[in-house]
Amino acid sequence: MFIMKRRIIFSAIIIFCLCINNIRCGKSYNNTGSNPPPGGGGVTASVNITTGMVFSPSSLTVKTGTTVTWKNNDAVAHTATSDPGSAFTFDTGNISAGYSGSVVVTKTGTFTYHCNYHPVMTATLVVTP
Ligand SMILES: [Cu+2]
Repeated sequence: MFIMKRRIIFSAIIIFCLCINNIRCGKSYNNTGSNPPPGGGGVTASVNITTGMVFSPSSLTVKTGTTVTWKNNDAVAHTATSDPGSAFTFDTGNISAGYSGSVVVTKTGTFTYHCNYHPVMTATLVVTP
């Protein structure tokens, strides 16, 4: 019982910190509901950011015009940002824990991307015509 209580208090502190982080950054996206970004033609795909700082799947193939949404299911903030020199540049901006960020892909090709905060986080977006 005592351990349970401690866990609840600990969770509350974590949630509080995440809220503070959201307010400070002011750039977090919340497109999880009925507010998808325009221009995607209704075609959507998603990448999960799982605990342990992993993009899943590590390679996603979509058609051009698709709205790709990164869902941050991890406990810390991330971004999905095209690698330097990419022929298609994109950046979700800060995605706080529990939030999502979206990008409409407008160019075909194979694009590697990363998280701005954790350079070890890398994945690939393949866009077909
Ligand atoms: Cu990250």
